[in-house]
Amino acid sequence: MTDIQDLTKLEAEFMTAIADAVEEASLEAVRVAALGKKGRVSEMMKSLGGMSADERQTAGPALNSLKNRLTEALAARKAVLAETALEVRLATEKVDVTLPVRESATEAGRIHPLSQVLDEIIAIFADMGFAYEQGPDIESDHYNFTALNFPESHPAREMHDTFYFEPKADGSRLLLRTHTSPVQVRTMEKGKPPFRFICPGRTYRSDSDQTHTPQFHQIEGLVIDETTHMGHLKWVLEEFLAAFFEVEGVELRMRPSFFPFTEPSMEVDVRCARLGNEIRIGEGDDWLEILGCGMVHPNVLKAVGLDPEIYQGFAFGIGLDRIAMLKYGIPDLRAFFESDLRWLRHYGFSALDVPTLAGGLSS
Ligand code: 2NL
Repeated sequence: MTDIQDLTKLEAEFMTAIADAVEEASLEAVRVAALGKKGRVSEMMKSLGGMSADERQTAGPALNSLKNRLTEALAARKAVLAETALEVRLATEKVDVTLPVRESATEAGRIHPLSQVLDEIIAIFADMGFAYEQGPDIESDHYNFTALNFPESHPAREMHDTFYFEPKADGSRLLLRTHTSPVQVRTMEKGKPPFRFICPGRTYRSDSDQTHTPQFHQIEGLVIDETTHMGHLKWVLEEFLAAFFEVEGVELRMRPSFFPFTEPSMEVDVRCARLGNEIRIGEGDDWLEILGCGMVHPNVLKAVGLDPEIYQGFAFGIGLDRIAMLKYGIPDLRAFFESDLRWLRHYGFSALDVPTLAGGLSS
């Protein structure tokens, strides 16, 4: 019944079908038609039982080897198809990294101007080798005042309109830090000179009007080494202000001032031009007060265990909110803290626009 010629013809038929299959599904259909439960080869194998012993002796091995060859051919073709499918995907599914970002991705949220300005400042100082230090918002009297050379019951303490917590059993009171200087004290205590770092962060004073909010932001910087002097201070400030305001250079004016933690102490003005509401930094005939600074007071060095006969250095403090307003023309300080999304959409920055000195601070 099954002669060898029939088998040869059948094999040729299936082999052609296997070679012609261009996708896994059609190859699978060929497999089912040949070797599936009701496939042609399977049906023929079932019929072996009804054959004479002689017939079975030739048909059995012939069918078996046909089955093996088909199985092998199916597997080989399957591997080729899988390989081709992968190659097609690799060739067509290219990721074009130069495509513009989808609108929905850029508008997912905005970076608050204060965060933007903070990132800009960190990038500028990092370039000059300054580390970035942080500390707690809730402080002790020691770190906020005493270690910074504020005498006990001195009017300088009232200058700061401090928010105090309820007194503890021993009479001491925790407080919300009035400046970021305690971070500098803590950083000096736990490390060894030379020091070169900035510490930006939230600060608190009981003060509220057009230009003051009870919570605001400061950034302070500190450099301590054996020969650090006021020339270094002036250079660092000039570099910082020119980079921050994205101008070629700035001219500074230093006026004597007073802070308990520096001696001498100075207010720094930067040359500017006022054109109506606009302020241009680095040109013109006007001056704009921009920050306070000085040489670290010997008593502050002593308070953190440094010998003022060996070590000296400078410190400065800048109001982050104010310079953010200046740089980006934001008229009202209080808007920073109101979380008005319309305001944030107008004054905020793209999350994808990360400030770097190489890539541009606010491109
Ligand atoms: C300002 C003035 C200033 C400092 C902050 C400082 C910190 C230590 C020692 C000495 Cl640990 N000084 N900080 C120095 C001078 C001025 O801030 O007007 N800030 C808004």
